[in-house]
Amino acid sequence: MPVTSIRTRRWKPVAFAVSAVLVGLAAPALTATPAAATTTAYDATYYKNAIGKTGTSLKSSLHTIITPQTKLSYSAVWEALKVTDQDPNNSSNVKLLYSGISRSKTLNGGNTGNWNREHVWAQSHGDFGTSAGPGTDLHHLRPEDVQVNSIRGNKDFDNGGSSFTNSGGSLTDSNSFEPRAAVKGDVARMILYMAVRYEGDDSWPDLEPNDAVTNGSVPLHGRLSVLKAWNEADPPDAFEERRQNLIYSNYQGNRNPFIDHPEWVEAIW
Ligand SMILES: [Ca+2]
Ligand SMILES: [Ca+2]
Ligand SMILES: [Ca+2]
Repeated sequence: MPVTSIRTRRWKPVAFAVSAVLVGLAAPALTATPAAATTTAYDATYYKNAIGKTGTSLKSSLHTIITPQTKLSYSAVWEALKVTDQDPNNSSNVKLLYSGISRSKTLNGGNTGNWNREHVWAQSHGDFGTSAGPGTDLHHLRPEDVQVNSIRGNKDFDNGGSSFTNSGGSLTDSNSFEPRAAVKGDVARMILYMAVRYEGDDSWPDLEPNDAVTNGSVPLHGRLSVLKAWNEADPPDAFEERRQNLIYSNYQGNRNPFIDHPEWVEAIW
């Protein structure tokens, strides 16, 4: 009797171990989701206090993590964008966000044919201006053709609309703007970074996403349901990750959590 008892005890852990391995092998197929859970080199360090959390707890933890940052002047943003948004195929040029055009770095300015500093979270949604803060935060600033920037204006993001000059596949209608497919996810992750970074506990408004396209000057940006779909349709690529790493290492010292963990969008919203 005692011998049998010991043998049973010995075998139980082995059986559990085999079972765990089988479950581990089967899991990816069973839990296939659009934005699969990812692991990054920063999980054990930068994101240590956020790992394992969801919902408001995750958002709050990420806010604490990404808030410490070096703030740039608006004039310093020109030079930074020449580095972060360099065309991978031509080091003399920047790649324009919505139009996809490759344009000389030296053509920055405010005239027709120039590129300027597009605030993806429209500046007027919270009226934060261009002093060091959300108005100069590289995580949502991108080079864009002056006229395309003007066409986007302060519109919320949504699907639908018509093409326009230099649209590059982006569309617009009377109340919203749809970026070209290759940057839809970038736009979503930039907007949601802003929502987590700016929570109204400093001198800036609490920026939040909502599902409207008529936000005007309130510190809200839409449409959340569409941004969530775009995050899944256009996962981070090498350009977006390079940009993130340059902002982290060379300029601001903080990261956009949704580029490292796209699945955190669904975990929070
Ligand atoms: Ca619309
Ligand atoms: Ca993209
Ligand atoms: Ca917020």
